[in-house]
Amino acid sequence: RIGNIDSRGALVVLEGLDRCGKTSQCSRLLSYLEGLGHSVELWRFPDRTTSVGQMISAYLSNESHLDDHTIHLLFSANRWEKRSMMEAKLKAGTTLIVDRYSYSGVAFSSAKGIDIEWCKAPEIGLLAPDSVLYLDIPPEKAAERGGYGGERYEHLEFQRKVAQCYQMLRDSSWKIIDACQSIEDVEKQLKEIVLDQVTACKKGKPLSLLWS
Ligand code: FDM
Repeated sequence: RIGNIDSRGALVVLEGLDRCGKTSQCSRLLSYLEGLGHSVELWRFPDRTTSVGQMISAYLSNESHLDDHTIHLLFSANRWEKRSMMEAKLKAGTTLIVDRYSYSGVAFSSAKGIDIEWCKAPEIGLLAPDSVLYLDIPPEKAAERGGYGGERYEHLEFQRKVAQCYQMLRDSSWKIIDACQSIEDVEKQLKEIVLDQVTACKKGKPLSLLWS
């Protein structure tokens, strides 16, 4: 494909509780857009491949213990270390489908009782998503799906608090998708929204920064 200077990729973020179906929907979106001939990549946060990411991974698997503020800043640093690459990809016309982003950062840390504004502060200046797709599922339903691994946050009590924090973060620009529907129904809705965003970004919708 020949790149067009004016067209950029879309930054699409999927958010939701553990077991909401985010990760499989991200792969479906990737295949869908690839099938249409778009340049697209699947990203996820935390990105466990970097050295910061390895510290996060050790924390999540309870191999290390860190102060709540410290781990919060590491999650944020993990996004900052990918920021310039993210901007370059988008400007080169590649759409990024991102499995969790700053909203997970704020929801999971504020669920521990940290002040929400404090949680948002280190995210200021990161690229703002063109679209935040929230896969909405009651924590009890998600827990019934089974498959919680042994990671630190994978407990119903904590997931309930995270759900409340996501509620506080939501704004009118978020697309709320009922994640209790069948995988196919969720997929259909997501595809429509994402294709619209990809088209808008191609036409020159400007990039913006968090929090906006
Ligand atoms: N998580 C994820 C955070 O607490 N802060 C963040 O900034 C991000 C991106 O890490 F429980 C939490 C959310 C989840 C855990 O995520 C690991 P995955 O999607 O299961 O890898």
